[in-house]
Amino acid sequence: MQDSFEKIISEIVKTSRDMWSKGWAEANAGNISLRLRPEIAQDKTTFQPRSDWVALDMKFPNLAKERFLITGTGMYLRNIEISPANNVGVIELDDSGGQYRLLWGYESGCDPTSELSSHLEAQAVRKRVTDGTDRAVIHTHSPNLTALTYALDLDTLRISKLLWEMHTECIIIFPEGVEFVPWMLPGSLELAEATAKGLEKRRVILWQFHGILATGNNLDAAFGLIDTAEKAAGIYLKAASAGPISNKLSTEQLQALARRFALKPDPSILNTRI
Ligand code: 2HA
Ligand code: ZN
Repeated sequence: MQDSFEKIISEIVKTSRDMWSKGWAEANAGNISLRLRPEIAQDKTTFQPRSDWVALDMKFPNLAKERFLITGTGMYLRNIEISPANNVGVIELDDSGGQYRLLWGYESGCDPTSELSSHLEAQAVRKRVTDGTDRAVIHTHSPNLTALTYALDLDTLRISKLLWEMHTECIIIFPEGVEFVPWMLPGSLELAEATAKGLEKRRVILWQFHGILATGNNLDAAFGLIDTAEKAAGIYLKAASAGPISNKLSTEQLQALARRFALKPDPSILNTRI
């Protein structure tokens, strides 16, 4: 099907409905951004300046003139399907990447997500490291992954190895692992910067006591990363609640998966013992 703004809207409707249905998006939890392709972003009938320029916390030179579909602050993901234009907006960045203005949506009067800094920093890094392929960022409050950050002492190597060991699919879906970021204030520049640093190498970032952020070339790809990591975290919790975990994928089995699927898993994760 030809890409169109209507199709993009139907994708964000489905993604946000699925996030709600999976129990990842209580109240106004979670936010989504998508960097629009030029053929969609340049539609002058749909997109017209609807606000003054607003200064961003920092400049994003490699996002200059880019246009993003992005959820609104305080809005409930479960309501996007009722009214996309009330809950989601399209913003564009100026020539310097230091200001944004509204082009469509936010008809409820809201602003972009409170995690705008994390989304734009994530978009900027992933655009650079993927040569423009990555366009989607999803943040959400996935309960199993979040529960693990309370139950266990984690770091990047430990959470990555644990998820690989608890579900055969994980090393295939994220051979680079999952980056762990200790608790920081939601919406803060500090959290955005720690997240962006992790995204230089990885596509999934676990925020301690909060949730998860993932990137991909489209919403399905980012959603699939979260879904897989969240499922493995759930399998761990189920297995642990049934008694001490006596079996898990061995390093040799993980290496066999890497050979079978021609993966290059992060060796420091493979060599980690938990
Ligand atoms: O949108 O999830 O992290 C609300 C949040 C903040
Ligand atoms: Zn959040």
